[in-house]
Amino acid sequence: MSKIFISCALPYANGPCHLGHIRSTYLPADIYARYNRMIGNDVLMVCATDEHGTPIAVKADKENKKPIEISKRYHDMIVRDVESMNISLDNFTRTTDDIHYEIAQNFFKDLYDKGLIYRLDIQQLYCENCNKFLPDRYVEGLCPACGAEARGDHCEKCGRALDPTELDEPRCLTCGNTPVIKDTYQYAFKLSEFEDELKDYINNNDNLPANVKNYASNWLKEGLNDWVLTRDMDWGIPVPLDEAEGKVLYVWIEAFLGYISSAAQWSRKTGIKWEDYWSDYVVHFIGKDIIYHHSIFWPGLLTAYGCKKPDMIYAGEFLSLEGEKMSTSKNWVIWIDDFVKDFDADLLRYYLTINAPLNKDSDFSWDDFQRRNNDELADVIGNLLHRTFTFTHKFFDGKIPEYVDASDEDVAFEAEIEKLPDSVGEYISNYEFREALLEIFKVAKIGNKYFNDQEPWKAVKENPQKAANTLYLSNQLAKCLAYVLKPFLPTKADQIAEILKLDALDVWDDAKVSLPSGYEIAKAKPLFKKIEDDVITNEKEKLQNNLKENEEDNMSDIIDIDYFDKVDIRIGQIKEAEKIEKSDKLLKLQVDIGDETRQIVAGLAKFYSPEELIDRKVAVLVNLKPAKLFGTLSEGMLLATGESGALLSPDDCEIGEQIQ
Ligand code: B3M
Ligand code: ZN
Repeated sequence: MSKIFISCALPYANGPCHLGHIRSTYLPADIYARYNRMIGNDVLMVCATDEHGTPIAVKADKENKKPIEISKRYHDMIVRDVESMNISLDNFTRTTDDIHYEIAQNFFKDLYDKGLIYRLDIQQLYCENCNKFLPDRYVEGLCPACGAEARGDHCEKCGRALDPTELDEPRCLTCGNTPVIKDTYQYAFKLSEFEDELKDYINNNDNLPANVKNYASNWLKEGLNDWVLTRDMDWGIPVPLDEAEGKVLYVWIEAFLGYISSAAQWSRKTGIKWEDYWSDYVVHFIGKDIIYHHSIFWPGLLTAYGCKKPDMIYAGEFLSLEGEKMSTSKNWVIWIDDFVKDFDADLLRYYLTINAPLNKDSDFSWDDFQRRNNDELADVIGNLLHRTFTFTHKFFDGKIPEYVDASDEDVAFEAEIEKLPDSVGEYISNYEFREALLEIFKVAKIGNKYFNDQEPWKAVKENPQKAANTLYLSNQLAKCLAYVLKPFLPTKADQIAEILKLDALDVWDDAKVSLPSGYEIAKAKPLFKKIEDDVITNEKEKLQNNLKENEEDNMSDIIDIDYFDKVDIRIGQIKEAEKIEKSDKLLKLQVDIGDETRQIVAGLAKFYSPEELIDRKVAVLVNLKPAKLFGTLSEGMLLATGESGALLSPDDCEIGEQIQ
């Protein structure tokens, strides 16, 4: 038995989970974890929400909230989403937890004391308008390598980790200003010292998958610079050095340590040492966009600390949606919470796994999702199970019949069933989850064909033993399917097990133990249903509507010229002004707008005395719907600035002139 340390990349706590999160990390990690537990390995699977850094700070700025309020909100949603997808994590924590602060600060101190982290005088981007340094995502610009729009820390297009000063045409995310370069100091990690060791780790390591090796070795060719590990920011884990006042750890160094702190928290709860798992076998499931960090920075840090590097880094490629790149900002996305309101989580688990291998890009389309569900899950797997269970009841009193005088077809089919657990297991062990599921599907198809060819509904009258053999073997396949489907479709597998009256499906090899003749099964229940066309049409419309609504939201600040043409602003002159009784804000004014005099109530009492206003020229919105304020009719509005109440004073204009 081995111990296996499994981690899923830490989601930023700045949004709930969507299909992409599930496809690239949680689902493959969960399939791998569930299978390994079933074959008797001792698994520790951990994750946490990544709560520091600019993604959360930027969101908090936008919403005028504290970062911790934002991260708590999304932490809770992420937990909900991960649970709803039945991801069997052993521990899920937060990088704002005390234990994480302690571990991250100790790690930094250790490397600092070893001389592997040093103070570095550097130049960084500074926004003179916002009066602050612009770390990471506080700045946007063009990637120096590929020219695409990039954030300060990372280019999504080419996957490279960036330093904001490298960006071409940088701009401050908050105010749009072009930042200046300013002297400051930070703390850097001597990553360059580990270049040879990392080259060896990547280039001479047959365990790592091709996409990880290719990316990493290309980057390594360019040589490694030291890595700046701190930032000037309020939100983050303080650098544990007295002289580093106001500096925090860069979110990436401590995010990696989230793997460790989540495991350490689990150890505190259970009394079991997480280190034993790490020393046996470590696998990180990540998205392709963070290969650089996991294949270079993290192994570098671990080597510096004196810790074993990961045995496996498994990187899921991108998932698009209806052929287009997924985008949360455009609302071109399917949120997990919405999905599970309409469909079983297992259907998504099936689709995302079978649709493409993890190391290839994949697309989610509603039509294809429906097709696979209807043609594969319902028509093949569901149909096979349902016919097996109902026929067992109809012709054999719900009991597994005798199996004797096997025909050639029986023997061939039996061999397929017997092979299935091992071949599926081998694929999963090799991280080939799609192939594993395809194998299951293939044998289910063989089972369906076998059932059709044997025609047990006819045979039961003409040759009852033939029908008995068919149902015997079909039930054996059903049982085998319950086990081998368990890592992929845990809920559906449990439902099959319930009909077959099996205990928990927790030992893989039990898939190979036959149900004895005479064993009684429970009543059949339909397990997989077809999805109707109108349901899919509805989902597609929802997606389009979300996109449109989002566009409208984004456009709502912008008006076209026709809209502006409707706004009638004219120059007027205040003729009379008096206080409105019981109101300390409002004044009642009579304003000459050229061809008539309007009564207007204005909130100016705090800024002007009535006398000051007499004869003043003002800009008046004249086609505003009349309203009563404190019982006084107001037919228009004076233009003034919001906070200081300063009236616009168009002294050079003629009364009655229209502003265009
Ligand atoms: N929080 C999420 C991402 O960039 C980032 C992962 C950290 S894993 C240590 O996808
Ligand atoms: Zn700025």
